[in-house]
Amino acid sequence: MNPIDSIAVLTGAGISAESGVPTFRGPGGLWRRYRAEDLATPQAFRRDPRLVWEWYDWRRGLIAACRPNAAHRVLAEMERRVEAFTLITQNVDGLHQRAGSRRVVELHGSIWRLRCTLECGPAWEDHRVPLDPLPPLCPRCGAPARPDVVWFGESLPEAALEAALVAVERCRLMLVIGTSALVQPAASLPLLALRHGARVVEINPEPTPLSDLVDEAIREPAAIGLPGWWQAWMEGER
Ligand code: BJW
Ligand code: ZN
Repeated sequence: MNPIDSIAVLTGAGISAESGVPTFRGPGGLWRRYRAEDLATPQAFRRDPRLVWEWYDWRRGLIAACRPNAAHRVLAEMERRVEAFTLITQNVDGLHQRAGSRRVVELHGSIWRLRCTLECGPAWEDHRVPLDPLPPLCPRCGAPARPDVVWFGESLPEAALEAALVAVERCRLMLVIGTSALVQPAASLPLLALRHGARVVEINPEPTPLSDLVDEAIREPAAIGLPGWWQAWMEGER
């Protein structure tokens, strides 16, 4: 196997920006209009589950109206072409899957899955837009359901984090696309790759805390920078 055929990718909200999905930080970001503490913590959900669900229901509608962009599509193609390839995402929007990616390591869960607040069984998919009632109820026990996403102060799903760590430690090349690299533990994955000797390439129109540490920072939007990088990489491979 060509050693460079071992690629790990970490994506964040910026990869879906050109699809029309709002990011969290930066101009137009969700945290400019809403306080994270009021909406994306277990405390907020306990205090006012309906308010939190209204926010998620609104975002589900917004995302449902968006389409994957060229960057999502390139990653789906990379999965088909590159021998050892792992796509790790912090996004909950499901756009990677809609672009054709089969194996996606979802570090922060999915906005399209719900789970029982009483944890009576596994999470389930629910793509209805809008949801009704709010909060939606667990089909097994009738308790309120919650979005199967990771809020601040909650642990990441163990299997996903483990899969991400293994892929990052093994990869020869890591692409970091559209993340502010502020939220832990995801933000540490590129540092781990560097420590293990991988080449790390960042694609982001803005500088991040990673920019000075990586081997290459491509300051372009993902839907331009990633197809450009992929084409050059394929030409180099031939
Ligand atoms: C473009 C673009 C274009 C724009 N193309 N790019 C260690 C140190 C300090 C704190 C902590 C720590 N360990 C844990 C913490 C606490 C906390 C944390 O990290 N806080 C920091 C903010 C300080 N972490 C946690 O609580 C995590 N849990 C955990 O660690 O458990 C163990 C533990 C518990 C308690 C104490 C200690 C340990 C859980 C984090 C869960 C994050 N959840 C959210 C919400 C998910 C559900 C939902 O969507 O509603 O996940 S918050 C939000 O941020 C979301 C994202 O996945 C995540 C990351 O954001 P992302 O993707 O980077 O987006 P943005 O908006 O920040 O950036 C967009 C970027 O795109 C920008 O750079 C733009 O320039 C760029 N861009 N257009 C390419 N066209
Ligand atoms: Zn239940």
